[in-house]
Amino acid sequence: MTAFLTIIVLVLVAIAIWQMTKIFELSLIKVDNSQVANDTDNKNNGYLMVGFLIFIYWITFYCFWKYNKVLLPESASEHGYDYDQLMLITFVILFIVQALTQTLLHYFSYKYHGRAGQKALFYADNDRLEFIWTIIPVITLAALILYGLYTWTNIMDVNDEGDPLIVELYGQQFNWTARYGGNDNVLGEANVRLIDIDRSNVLGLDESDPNAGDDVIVKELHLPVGRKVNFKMRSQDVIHSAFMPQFRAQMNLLPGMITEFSFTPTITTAEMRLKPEIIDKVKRINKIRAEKAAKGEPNSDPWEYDFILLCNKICGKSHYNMQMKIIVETEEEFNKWMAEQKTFQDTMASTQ
Ligand SMILES: [Cu+2]
Repeated sequence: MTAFLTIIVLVLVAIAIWQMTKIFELSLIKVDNSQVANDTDNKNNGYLMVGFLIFIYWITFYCFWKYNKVLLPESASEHGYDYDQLMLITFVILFIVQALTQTLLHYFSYKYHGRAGQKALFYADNDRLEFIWTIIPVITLAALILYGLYTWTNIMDVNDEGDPLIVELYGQQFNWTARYGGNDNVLGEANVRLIDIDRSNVLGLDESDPNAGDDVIVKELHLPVGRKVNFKMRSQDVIHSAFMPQFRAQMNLLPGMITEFSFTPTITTAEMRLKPEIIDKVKRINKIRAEKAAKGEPNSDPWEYDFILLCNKICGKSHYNMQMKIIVETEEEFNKWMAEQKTFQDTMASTQ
């Protein structure tokens, strides 16, 4: 790769030097003027412009068709639909405007290419035209920005309405821990200064806080479908970012403060695995994995689709692998799983 880049740089430098010598030659008076573009050159450049236009739209549609499948699947959270809708509308408007302007730009370059003896028309200004091409973008952009602000405010409104499940997400180099409030759904106070690894108080919970005893600390995030979840996020060391792509959620974790995000999961892990696009994706990945397994390469076990929490801030050397599985399940399944978990009190008692 380095050799390839070096060759490219050398070729580009050679072309630059060659072009500069041409400029030098052109600047000399009374040499042959074969370098000045004639009608045929201008016409060919016009064709090239149209050819380029066809090329950029061909490659755009080809990429849509070919790589559409590697995009995120349907949103698994309630607000995710608004988010995707906003994104789609913005992209459609941008695409129409850019397709129109690029087509006109390239077509006119072809239609009005240089011809010997032809002079460009001097056209100073046109107030009406300028008004039109100013007011249309102003209205469109204002509408997009207002729509965006409205969606953003709705998504970022973290409140306690509708009995949300309270979950703490705790980030540290390089893993995630989740904490539930237990029976009372209230998280106990915690502080990094209270961390006591020898006694398994890994999150620094305040043992004197009556709300802390029934807290449940886990390494796999389970969420009941259809219930709002309010996340309270803490970081132990550096800035991390809790990224849950399938739920269209991301929030930074900052040492010394609690940040929040809230969403309602709408699709369970089991339902997601039955979606045709997911079945297709799993099939594709497992085909690659089977090929790797045949060669005896690592990471070749069959893969199963899961929701995932990733870190989206480069927080250190193992950042790339900072992840936690998220399982969305029915309320009964969730309650059953929760009942099997040890509370903070139980773990502390067993270490004493
Ligand atoms: Cu991180």
